[in-house]
Amino acid sequence: MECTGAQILLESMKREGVDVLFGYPGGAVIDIYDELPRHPELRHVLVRHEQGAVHAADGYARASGKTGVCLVTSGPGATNTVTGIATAYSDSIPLVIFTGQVPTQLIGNDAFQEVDIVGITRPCTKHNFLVKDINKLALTIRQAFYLARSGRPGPVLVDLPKDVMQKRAEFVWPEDIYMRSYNPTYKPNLNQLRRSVEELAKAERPVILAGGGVIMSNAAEALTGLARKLSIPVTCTLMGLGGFPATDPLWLGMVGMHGTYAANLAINNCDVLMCVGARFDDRVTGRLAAFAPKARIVHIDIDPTSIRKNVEVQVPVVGDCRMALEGISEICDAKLENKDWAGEHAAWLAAVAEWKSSKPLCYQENGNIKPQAVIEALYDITGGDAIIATEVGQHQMWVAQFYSFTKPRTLLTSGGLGTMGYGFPASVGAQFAFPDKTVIAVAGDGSLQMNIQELATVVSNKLPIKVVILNNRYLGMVRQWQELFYNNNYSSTNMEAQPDFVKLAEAYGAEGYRIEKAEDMRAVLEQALASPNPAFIDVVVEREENVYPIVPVGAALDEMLLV
Ligand SMILES: Cc1ncc(C[n+]2csc(CCOP(=O)(O)OP(=O)(O)O)c2C)c(N)n1
Ligand SMILES: [Mg+2]
Repeated sequence: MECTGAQILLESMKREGVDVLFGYPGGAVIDIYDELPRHPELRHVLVRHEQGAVHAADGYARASGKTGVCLVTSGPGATNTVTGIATAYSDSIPLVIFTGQVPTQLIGNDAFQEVDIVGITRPCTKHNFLVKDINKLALTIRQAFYLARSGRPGPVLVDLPKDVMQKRAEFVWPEDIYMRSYNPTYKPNLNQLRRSVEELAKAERPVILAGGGVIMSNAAEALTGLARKLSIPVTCTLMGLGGFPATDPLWLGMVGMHGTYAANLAINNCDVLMCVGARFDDRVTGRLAAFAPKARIVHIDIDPTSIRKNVEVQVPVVGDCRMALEGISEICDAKLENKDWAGEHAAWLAAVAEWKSSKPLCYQENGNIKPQAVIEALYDITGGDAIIATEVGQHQMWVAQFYSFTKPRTLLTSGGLGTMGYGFPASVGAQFAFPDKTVIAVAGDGSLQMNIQELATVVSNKLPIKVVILNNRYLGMVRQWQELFYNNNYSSTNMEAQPDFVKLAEAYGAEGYRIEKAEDMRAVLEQALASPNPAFIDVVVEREENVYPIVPVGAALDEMLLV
């Protein structure tokens, strides 16, 4: 069957199971857009900015576990995707980004809307392709999807010259996929699993540290089962939240710069640390030389380059987190059936319980609306059964601390890159993945304004997304750092000149609510969340509240500042 390049592209997407793509048209992709209505199985969502398209695809991927897809034009359309691509790359999110390109004979000519997007995105994609030959189009798309979702997932960009979309060729779908020199290891080495069990069995003060890899590999259940069986306390990185139920007695809270007292002390005092799908980022470790000083470390990761990158480990395990955890669990069942794990860890668990109860997360009530109390109310009202997307800043950390995540894929947040403007468009992708779920974007007044135009996407698609703005009229996290660690000259973080978010919501055709009094907070939140319509809920919170605990840059985890 002879098809145009545009037809081959869209047919290939269907073979890959794509049901929704987020995009924005332009000259270089007109052939694709003109063909798109003939493929009703592919739902196209018109965003209002290409950055929004990538974050929406990313939110769709994080919430669903599937690969997110977007389609944009050449030149500025392509460059507008870069922040979204780098965001997904930092957090290992599977995306395929299709960019239009000028016709092949014009490449290198400084043609209208020409940029070298393959060059620009080389360092922030898992891989990228420029398709010059229509006969390689289907294979390239197959490889792009395979690369995006396999091994350590990541964004893959496919650049599509306009003439390649117009040419005709036979459509041949490559069923089998094989890429020389790309063979991710899923099944962990049995010896390494046995060594891991030996370390755990000898441990008197073990801790499990779980990261985003647990979410990505659908290992939450395996992790929870193993931790309970072995009576080992668990902490998570920001990316790992939801990988272990925050309601479990073994839960320590989040680790790191804004981690709990209990989690950070447990890391500091443990004798065996089993790290699962986390990469020892500086926000997690604090001063590297002082990280987990008493521990022997087991590190499970699908990406061999992330092992021993930052910290020395005694037992490296390369493989899929879920398979590794299940393997460890099986060895424990076979070899250590009668071991009294809970009894042997009793003293350690008592020490941990004492840290938890002596210095829990807290904040001082004073009659104003405390941002932490808003997050607690959201948890209470939703019963934890919602998808929460966040922007970046103090509000993000309060979500991480005060919303007790119990299920994987319920927190969508930019961990690695820390991208303001991520959360609201990410919530759009999540709502497309789960039309019936409650999706809430918790935003800062600064971050929301970075992709606020996506409210048009939300309203035009009748998505019932609720945006809860923790409005402190500051770039709060920067203000906090200037207050605590610099010279207090934070006038440039003042965001008092801001739009009326209620009127703005209404101007777009959404609902707007404002909460100014602590006594109204709960009732108005309930009312707004019960609405079937999209809404901004502008919550006027305590202006100069700080996030605690905080581990200053360069300090060890046990040198945190408390409230
Ligand atoms: C795109 C981008 N620009 C700048 C920053 C640096 N930054 C981190 S947090 C923050 C303040 C965010 O303010 P807001 O969204 O109001 O959240 P708050 O901290 O007040 O809760 C800034 C400017 C960033 N993370 N991302
Ligand atoms: Mg703010």
